[in-house]
Amino acid sequence: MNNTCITTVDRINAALEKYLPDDTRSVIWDAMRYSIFSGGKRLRPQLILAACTGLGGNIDTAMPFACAVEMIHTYSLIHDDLPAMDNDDLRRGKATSHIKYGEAIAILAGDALLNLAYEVMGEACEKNPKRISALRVIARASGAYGMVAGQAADILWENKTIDESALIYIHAHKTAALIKACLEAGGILSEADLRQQSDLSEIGENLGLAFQIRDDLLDMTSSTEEMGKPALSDIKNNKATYVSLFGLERANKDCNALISRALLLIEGLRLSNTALFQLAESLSV
Ligand code: GRG
Repeated sequence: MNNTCITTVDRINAALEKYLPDDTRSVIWDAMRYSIFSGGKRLRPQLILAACTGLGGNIDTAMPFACAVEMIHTYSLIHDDLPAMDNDDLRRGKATSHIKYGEAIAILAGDALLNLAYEVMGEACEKNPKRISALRVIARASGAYGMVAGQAADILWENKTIDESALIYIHAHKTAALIKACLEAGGILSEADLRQQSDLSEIGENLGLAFQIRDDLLDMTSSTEEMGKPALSDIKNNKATYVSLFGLERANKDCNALISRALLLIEGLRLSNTALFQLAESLSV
């Protein structure tokens, strides 16, 4: 008997292999694979799958959207690391895309991942047009209403004295929007009712904001080796963070309060498995 335990992350990686096969057609595909398979935690795809399957949906229905979100997330990391943005040379413990391939190829690899994400979701929607709402939610959260707006605000506020509302705007858009969209897309793909959708949105918002506070905390308290990316990068880039604005103690407290609220809502959903609860719990500090 084969006792190998196939985890959800293994299944996500296998599906990503299908969309980005190792037949190295060109340097662009090589660069796309380099970043996609560089050891990310796969948090966002796991959230889509957990929300969808917990509400009775099929994992195979959600998988293309889970992979697409990881492609969008990876493109955003490649571009975020570029000299024009954070100018980082280490990501996921490896040289960043522009260090390995040069700036032009890194930009194009990010562009190509973004486009592949929409091709993959489009193909899934051709099979069942009801899924188009999941695509729309992800698209809105990734672009100028969400992550791109947050990234722009983050850059524009560099070297300035930021206030609480601007910081929350940046966190809600740059980081939380895509995480929230994962929960919402999982709900849509499981054909959740309106009440469940509203709870999923609130869970996503809470987890997304908690995730960014946790990232700010890790940037201050963990080593480069532990994180696989440069420590104290926010200080280097003169970026205000939740920790610089409110201090370590309040950052810890607020992060855990957001997670507790999410956990309460998850319990209320009476999901058929514990995946979402466990993922949310794993984000506490
Ligand atoms: C370039 C449009 C554009 C957006 C960039 C994602 C992002 C927006 C910036 C990254 C900067 C940053 C550190 C944001 C904090 C939250 C975050 C996205 C952390 C990285 O996500 P993880 O920890 O990464 O899930 P892995 O490597 O595990 O996938």
